[in-house]
Amino acid sequence: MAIERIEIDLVKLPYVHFFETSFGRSYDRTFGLIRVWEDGVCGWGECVAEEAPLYSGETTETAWHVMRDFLVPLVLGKGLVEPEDYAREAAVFRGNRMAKAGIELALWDLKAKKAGLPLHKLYGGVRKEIEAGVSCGIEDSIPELVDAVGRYLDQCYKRIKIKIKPGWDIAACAAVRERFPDIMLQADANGAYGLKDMETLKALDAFDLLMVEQPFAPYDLWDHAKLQLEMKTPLCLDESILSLDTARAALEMGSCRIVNIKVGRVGGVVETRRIHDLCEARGVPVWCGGMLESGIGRAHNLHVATLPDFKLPNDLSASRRYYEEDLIDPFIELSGPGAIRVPDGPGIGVEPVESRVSRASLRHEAHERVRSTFFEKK
Ligand code: OSB
Ligand code: MG
Repeated sequence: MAIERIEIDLVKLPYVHFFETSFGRSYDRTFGLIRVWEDGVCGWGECVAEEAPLYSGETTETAWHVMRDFLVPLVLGKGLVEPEDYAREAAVFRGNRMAKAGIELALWDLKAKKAGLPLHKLYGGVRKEIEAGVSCGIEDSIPELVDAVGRYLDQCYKRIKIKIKPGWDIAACAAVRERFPDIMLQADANGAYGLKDMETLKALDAFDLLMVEQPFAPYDLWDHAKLQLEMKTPLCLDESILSLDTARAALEMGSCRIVNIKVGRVGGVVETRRIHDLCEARGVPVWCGGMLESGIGRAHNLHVATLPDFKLPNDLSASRRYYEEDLIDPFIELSGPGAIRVPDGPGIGVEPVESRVSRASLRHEAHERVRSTFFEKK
C-alpha cells in the first residue's frame, strides 16, 4: 500500500498564561498538524517549528514550505509508508528537522494504528506511566514566579524547571529554593549566556539543581565542556543536540552529563532512538523535552518517553497547563503525583477532535498521490 493523501494544517491556539523565555514572551502558539491517510486509516503528526526562528532556525513557514514542496512529494511520489524508509529518504535534504519529524510522527501513528498497537509497544517502551514535569516561564516579578511554582506543586507536579536569563537567574533560583527547599528543581537558559558569564553560572551550584540546561549557544559544545569541568551541577544540552553525531560529539567532549531529547529538534523518532541508544550505552540519562505541543504532539512524546533511558522527569504536563481547549479527547491529565499514564489505545491513543482542529486552523492543504516528475528524474 501507499499513502494516498496528506493533509497539512497551520493551527493557532492561545495559551492559558503567557510563556516567557530568554527569547521573549508569547501568548499563543502557531504550529503544523499533519494527517497521512492510507486505506481509510489516518496517522497524526505535529510539527513543532515556531513562528520566529529563535529556538531553532526553522519557522512555521519554512516548515510549511519544506513539507509541501519536498517532503509531501517525496512520500507521495515514492510511495513511502514505513517511517524508517521515509527517514532514510528524507535524509537527502539537509536540516529542516522539525518539518521532517512532523511527517515521520504521522507515519508512526499510522503504522501503530494499522498494527492495532499503542505506539509505546511499537517502540519497545518499558513503562506505563512517565514522570511529568512542568516548565515555568519568566514572570513579571520573583514573587509571581514563586507563586506560579507553588500552584504547580499544588497540582501535584514533582519536578519544576524555571527559565533563566542574564538578570533573572541567581535571585530567581534562590527565591524558589528558599521557599521550596526539597523540590526537584532545574534551570533552562536557552543559550542566553556566554563565556563572560562563567561566574554567574558557577554560582548556580549553590541551589542543588538537578541540572542546568543549555547555558551557551547551540553550536558551542566546546565552552559547555569547559563550564562542565568547573561545575558540580550536571549540564544538560537541548538546542545543541541535533543528531546522533552532535550527541556523540557532546558526550565525547564532556559538554554535558544529561541529554534532553525532542523528537522535532532531532528530525524524528528514528534519530531519537539512535540518540537514546547511544546515551544508554554510555550511561548518560535522557529525558523528553517539550515545545508546548498540543495533545497530538504531547501524546507522541508520552510514548517516546517510555523508552528505557528516559530516566529523568520530562517536560510533559497536562493539557490544561498549556491550553483551555486542547485538540484531543480526553485531555491529558496527571494520573497520580508527578505522573502521566501513557495512552493504551492504537497509535497515539488519543482522539484529535476534528471540529476543534478546523476551528483553530489558519490554513489547510490536502495533497493526493500523483506522479511526481521531480522524483522520477532521479
Ligand atoms: O527550551 O525546553 C525548552 C518551549 C519552547 C521552546 C523551548 C523550550 C520550551 C519549554 C516548554 O521549556 C516545555 C514544555 O513543552 O512543557
Ligand atoms: Mg530547553
